[in-house]
Parts: sequence; C-alpha cells; structure tokens
Amino acid sequence: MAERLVACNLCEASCGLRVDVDGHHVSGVRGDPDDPHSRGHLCPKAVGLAQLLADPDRVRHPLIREGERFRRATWDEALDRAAAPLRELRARHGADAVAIYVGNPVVHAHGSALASQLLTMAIGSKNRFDPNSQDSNPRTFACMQVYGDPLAMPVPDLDRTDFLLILGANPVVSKGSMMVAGDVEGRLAAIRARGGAIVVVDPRRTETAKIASEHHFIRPGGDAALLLAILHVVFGEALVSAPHGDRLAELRGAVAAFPPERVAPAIGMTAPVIRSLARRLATARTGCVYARVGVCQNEFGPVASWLVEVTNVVTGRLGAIGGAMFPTPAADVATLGRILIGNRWGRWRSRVRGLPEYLGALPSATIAEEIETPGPGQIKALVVIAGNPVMSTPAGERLGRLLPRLEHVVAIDYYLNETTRHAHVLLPPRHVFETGNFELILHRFGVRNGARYSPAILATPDDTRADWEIATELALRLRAPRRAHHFARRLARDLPDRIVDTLLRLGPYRLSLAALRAQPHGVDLGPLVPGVRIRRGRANLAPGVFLADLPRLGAWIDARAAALVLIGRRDLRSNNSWMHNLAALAKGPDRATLHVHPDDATRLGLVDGGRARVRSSAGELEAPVVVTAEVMPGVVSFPHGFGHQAAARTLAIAAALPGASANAITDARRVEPILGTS
Ligand SMILES: Nc1nc2c(c(=O)[nH]1)N[C@H]1C(S)=C(S)[C@@H](COP(=O)(O)OP(=O)(O)OC[C@H]3O[C@@H](n4cnc5c(=O)[nH]c(N)nc54)[C@H](O)[C@@H]3O)O[C@H]1N2
Ligand SMILES: Nc1nc2c(c(=O)[nH]1)N[C@H]1C(S)=C(S)[C@@H](COP(=O)(O)OP(=O)(O)OC[C@H]3O[C@@H](n4cnc5c(=O)[nH]c(N)nc54)[C@H](O)[C@@H]3O)O[C@H]1N2
Ligand code: SF4
Ligand SMILES: [Mo]
Repeated sequence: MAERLVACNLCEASCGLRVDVDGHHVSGVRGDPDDPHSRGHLCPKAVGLAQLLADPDRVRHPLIREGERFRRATWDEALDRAAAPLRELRARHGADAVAIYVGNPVVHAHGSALASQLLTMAIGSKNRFDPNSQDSNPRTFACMQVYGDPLAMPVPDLDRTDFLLILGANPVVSKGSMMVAGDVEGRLAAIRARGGAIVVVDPRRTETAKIASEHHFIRPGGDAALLLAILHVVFGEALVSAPHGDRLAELRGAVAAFPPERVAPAIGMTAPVIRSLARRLATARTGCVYARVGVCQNEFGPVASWLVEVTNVVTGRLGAIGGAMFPTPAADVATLGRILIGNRWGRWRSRVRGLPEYLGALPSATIAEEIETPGPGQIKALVVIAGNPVMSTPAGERLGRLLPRLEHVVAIDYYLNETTRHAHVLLPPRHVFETGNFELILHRFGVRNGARYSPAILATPDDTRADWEIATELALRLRAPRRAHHFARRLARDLPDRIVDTLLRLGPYRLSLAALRAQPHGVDLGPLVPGVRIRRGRANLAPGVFLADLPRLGAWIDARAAALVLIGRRDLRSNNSWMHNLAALAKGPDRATLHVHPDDATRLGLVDGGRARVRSSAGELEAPVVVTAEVMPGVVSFPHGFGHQAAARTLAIAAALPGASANAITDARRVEPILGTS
C-alpha cells in the first residue's frame, strides 16, 4: 500500500487529499494538512470520489445500443458509430441539427474543459447548451458589462474582510462558488473571530446563516431591489467612494427611484434594516458583497448581479484589501476564453423563441422546444459530455420524453444516467485519479493565489479513455480526412498539459508544470494583490442593458406578488444530480423533502411528515413535508437532482432513493429577458 497526494475536483474547494492506494484499489482518504490551500479540510464527497472508482454501475468500456440493450464495443467501433450519423445528419440538415450539451464537471478538469471546447468547435452548431443558464450567466455577464470581461470577476478577500454581506450563497454546504476557498467554513469563522461581521440574506436560514453574525430573510428575486435601496442610502448619505467607476451620475439617477421604504415591503425586509446594512457596508474598515446562485436563478439575476458589482465599486471596495479583489492566477484562462469562445452576447438567437446566445451557448430552457419544433434547424442529434440535462434543466422531464425521438445521441459519461441512458453510443471517461488534473478555470476565483498540479495516481484497469482523448477522436472523425488523423492525433496528444505549461510559463509567477509536479501539496502564491486589473482600469457603473430592465423591476416591487415561491437547497452529501449512486453519499435520511414554513403549512393543511403535492405552471410532483421556520413564509424549498427512478436499470443505489426531480416542475417558458436564465 502506498500513500498518494491528489486533489479532489468535485467542487471549487479543491481539497488536497492523501489517498491510500493498493494496486487499483483505494482503501483510505484523508485531508492533506500540508496542502496550503485546503489545510487538511475535506468533506464526505471525497470518500464518494474514491468509491466512484469501484462503483459496479460505472461504465468501464464503450457501449453501443442494440434495441433496448447495450453491448460492449471496441473504442474504434464505438467512435465510428458515434461519429458517422453525426456527419450524415450534418450533411443532410446542416450543422445546427446536431446539438451539444456540456455539463458542469468539465469546469473542474483542464483536459475535460478543453475537450468540451474542441467538441463544440468540431460540431459547429448554434445549438450548444450548458448549465450556465441555470447558474452563473448573470454573474459573468455583469462582469463583462461592468469590467469588460466575463472572467474579470472580483472575489471576496475572505481572509482580510471585516464585513461580508452574503446574498444567495451557502458556502458552508456548497464550499464556495466562484470563490475558491479551501476550508471555507474555517475562513468564515475567522472573520467573526477577529471581530468582523457576516450578514447572510437568504430566504432560508441556511447552514451559513447559522454561523453568521446576522441573517435576514428576503423574498426570492428581491436582491436587485435590495441593492438598489442600499445604493439609494449610500448616495443619499454621501457614503460614495468610487475611484474606479465611470457613469456615476447615471447610476445615481437610476437608484433615486428606489428608496428603502418603497422596496422593503416587496422583499420582506424593513427599511431600517436596509439602511443599517447600507451604512455598515459602506463604513466598515473593509467590506464586501458576495453573491451567487440564489441571486442568479431568479427573474432579475442579471440586474442583481450588476448591482452586486456596482455596490462594491461605489463603496470603494473594488481591488481594495478586505474588499472585492482580483486574483492573479498562475495560468490565466481568460485569454484562452477570449480566443476560443469570444466574449460575446447575442451573436445568434434560438430558432423557436429567439433567446440570445451568450458565450457561445443558448439557454438550456430552449433545448426541448428545439427538438420538438419541426423545420429547418431542428435538433436531430445530441452529444452530451459530463451532463445530465434531464435532471438539471427546466422542463427536464419533458426533455427525457423527447430524447428517444432523436435520431442519434452520443454521451461521454461515467454513468447511464437519466439522460445518457438514451444514448446510442456511450463513451466512458477516466476517473480524475487516473488522468492528472490542473484546475485551470478555478484559479481565476481564488481568495488567495495558488496553484497545484494533481498527477494521475492510478493506472486504470478499465477500457476507458480520458475526456480529451475521446473528444480528439470524435473531432477527427467529424472534421478531418482519414489521412490526417495520424498526424493530428500526435499533435493533440498531451495538448492540454502543454497549454497549461505554456500559460504557467507566461504567467506572473513564471511557473511550469514541472515546477508544480515538484510541489505535490500545491503552492501558495500569497494573498490577493490590491489593484483593479481590468481593461481601461475603469468600471462601467451604468450599462444600458441593465438600466433598461429597471422599469420591469419597479413593476415587480410595486406588485408585491404573494404566490408561493420554490427555491432549491444543496446538500453536503450530494452533487447536483450525480454521486447519488455511491454508498457513502446515498446513506442517511431522505433529503428530497419540501421545507414549508409553519404559517404556510397551517394555511395549506400540511403536516410535518405528511406529503405535499407541488404544482407549478409546468408540472406536478409529490414530496414529504418538513414544517420548519427555517424557510420564510411564502417560500418552499426543495432540492434538485433527486428522483432517479427512471434510471433504475443503470443506477441501482440512486434509483432506490426516494425523491422526485425539481426540474419536473420548473417551467422552461419562465426565463428572465436579458439572457434567458431559468
Ligand atoms: N454539496 C454540494 N456542493 C455543491 C453543489 C452541490 O450540488 N452539492 N453544487 C455546486 C455547484 S454546480 C454550484 S453552482 C455551487 C453553488 O453554490 P452556492 O451558490 O453557494 O449554492 P446554494 O447552496 O445553491 O446557495 C444558493 C442560496 O441562495 C438562496 N436563494 C434562493 N433564491 C434566492 C434569492 O432570490 N435571493 C437570495 N438572496 N437567496 C436566494 C438559497 O436558499 C440558497 O441558500 O455549489 C457547488 N457545490
Ligand atoms: N432546479 C434546479 N436545477 C438546477 C440547479 C438548481 O439549483 N436547481 N442548479 C444548476 C447548476 S448550478 C448546475 S451546475 C447544473 C448541473 O447540471 P449538469 O452539469 O447537467 O449535471 P450534473 O448533475 O452535474 O451531472 C454531471 C454528469 O457528468 C458526469 N461526470 C462527472 N465527472 C465527469 C468527467 O470528468 N467526465 C465526464 N465525461 N463526465 C463526468 C456524471 O456522471 C454526471 O452524469 O444543474 C443546474 N440545475
Ligand atoms: S469540499 Fe468535498 S467535494 Fe469539495 S473539493 Fe473538498 S472534498 Fe471534494
Ligand atoms: Mo453550478
């Protein structure tokens, strides 16, 4: 048995692990106290990551569909069978007939991230989808508008801030999002230990709220309104300090219509609380607003995300110690992103509903209708890499019913999940312990600068291949003449590592992959450096696209809607729709429960431990009820990613778990108007 050092890549925390390896078998997983970033921290999912190696349901060789069944195939046969119909459909119906969905896990591995981009380019379709339209699009869009680049994203300087306002994020469970912080709970606890304050604003009293100094409920979707009211106070009380902001006067004019007294009743807060928040935020020695998924996944996500940036800028926190600071990554992915994807919005629109492209992708809310609606450009085939859109996109259940109608589906995934079970060809990737990894994208969001190369620690006994290799082989079959394959293959081999090596060498610390390999615990590159590293050095505080959406927000505020609103809930032993097939994470009480406030329970005749029927404009599900004052009145909470019964034949443990899919009742028609975020 030997101890190996490797990083977990399931979430942004990137915990350094010590793994006991016995041949192909992992017998133990511990946190690595010598990892300067994660400091020995880990969560139960690390054990799940090890169990993934041994999961009997994980696919270990290529599969080809024969009627209702799959049979084992060689890689050559499977790749040919994957590519030929894609070429044929493209020739017959045009490139847009082949759609591609790129799932969340590719963000966490440099080889997979580049693989997904290579496949996207090889397919060349306008119908490219990813989960960002349920996730981060409003955030990156706000950064693009305000700072000029979607990845020019300031992160909270957690280790030095005195006042942290957290909106719509639950880092104690999620471990941080677009905020890469090992041992995030320890870093948050340290804020209070040194006399600082954490204020959480969330419709649920979350695990993070419980370790904060203060928690306030907010009506879902209310953050944009709250921030306008905060800015109203900041301007009104002359607390502005915006050395890096342009168009301050327009911003001042825009917020004038949103005093706390107008906003408060609509968002379930009070004007004195809003005023106090504004004053403390603006006058704390150091301070920062941090917002994530809860602020994006609602009808005002883009405006709210813009106002988060603006609030940090006008309170003088941008690029300041303890404020919202720009990391200095060792290898910067932003340039690569500009070249490969282009920082654009609205280059094309979805065929049926006319929703805009953003960063090369259309909103996932349009997939089903693009499959369903006949005519030129209709989707006939789908390639899925590392995703499960049936579980993760709005109207996912409807998508599940449509997939069998497609002429061809190719999936690159460990599992035959609710989506990939409809594949005609399944191409299984390697486990991260078998491939080596550099967190290329995440270092853009580090609360401290650092870098780490995580080597392959196991030789695979399976007939699997790395995502990059699979993508290369598919791309060759889609685009290159046979005689060029041998040469192109050689050119592509190790290309992801070579790209990372080049970026490291060009980077500010003049590192290299070899230098990182020599530092197996990872290297700490110091605290964030003050300064505003954005184009022109100025922030545009008043982009027209957001100002134009304010009347809609004003109408929402004045309407004071009262309908029950559904929000999500993440769980420590769950990772979106997957990792539910692993004993270490599947055990324990049912998590797919509906949290209901006691007042609502009484009104609706619901009892703790009973069942509720939840109906939306899109569908219906049934869930066990937990009556709890931890959600605010008028709000119910239900997690996504559960309800695996449809995959009973291929996900034995997950399918035995109770639960229903939240995305059976999210309505694909209900998106915000700027980006089409669900
Ligand atoms: N254990 C675990 N960790 C994960 C994941 C997982 O599934 N499980 N998923 C990973 C992924 S893909 C992501 S993107 C990140 C997300 O990371 P976070 O953004 O930290 O994740 P959430 O826990 O969804 O936090 C969102 C919070 O917003 C609140 N909320 C909902 N609507 C509103 C609103 O309108 N306003 C406000 N202010 N709050 C609102 C919710 O109650 C919730 O507490 O987590 C990552 N980490
Ligand atoms: N209602 C509701 N819906 C949501 C959310 C919500 O809060 N509420 N959250 C949204 C968010 S933030 C996200 S990010 C999405 C996630 O949505 P998706 O990305 O569509 O789905 P995941 O559940 O992450 O599934 C990932 C799949 O990738 C496979 N996989 C894992 N690692 C690898 C790998 O290295 N290579 C390959 N090829 N495959 C791999 C897994 O087996 C799994 O099948 O869900 C979104 N959907
Ligand atoms: S917090 Fe858990 S899932 Fe995230 S990197 Fe650490 S061990 Fe992995
Ligand atoms: Mo996400």
